[in-house]
Amino acid sequence: MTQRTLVLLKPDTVRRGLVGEVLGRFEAKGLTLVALELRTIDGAQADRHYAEHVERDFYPPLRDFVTSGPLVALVLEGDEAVEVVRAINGATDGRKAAPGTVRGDHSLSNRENLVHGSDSPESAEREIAIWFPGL
Ligand code: RTP
Ligand code: MG
Repeated sequence: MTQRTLVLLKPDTVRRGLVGEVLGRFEAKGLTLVALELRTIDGAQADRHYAEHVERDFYPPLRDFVTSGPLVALVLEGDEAVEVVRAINGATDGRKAAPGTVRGDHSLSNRENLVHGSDSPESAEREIAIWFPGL
């Protein structure tokens, strides 16, 4: 089924000059770019995006990280886009992510793991409304 999903190329991707490398994987897969913007977010936007994590121990450093510099927010569309993007991204912890995935190839961290992808169609709808209201 055709779905949309919200993807973030987190500040480490921009800092390390990996935007083209990561975005190219989604394009090569056949996903359609629906929206894209370079943006530096504040803590309030981070809290909205990570509402499910704000009470967790790992959240304060995660909040500092995602607000540390520009990131690229995008919406991708395609058949089973939510699951397809998460497979391309790989496991959360870059040290454990399989080679061939974005995180497995380029991250050695459980926090600075380059990408975000919505974890369900419902999350995607919520997150797209936060990042691209009106889309
Ligand atoms: P994402 O939401 O970014 O696509 O990643 P995910 O679903 O694979 O991971 P999730 O559990 O939703 O965690 C969100 C982000 O928080 C950071 N994190 N740090 N124990 C830790 O230090 C820890 N655990 C998670 C990562 O940046 C993760 O992507
Ligand atoms: Mg998540």
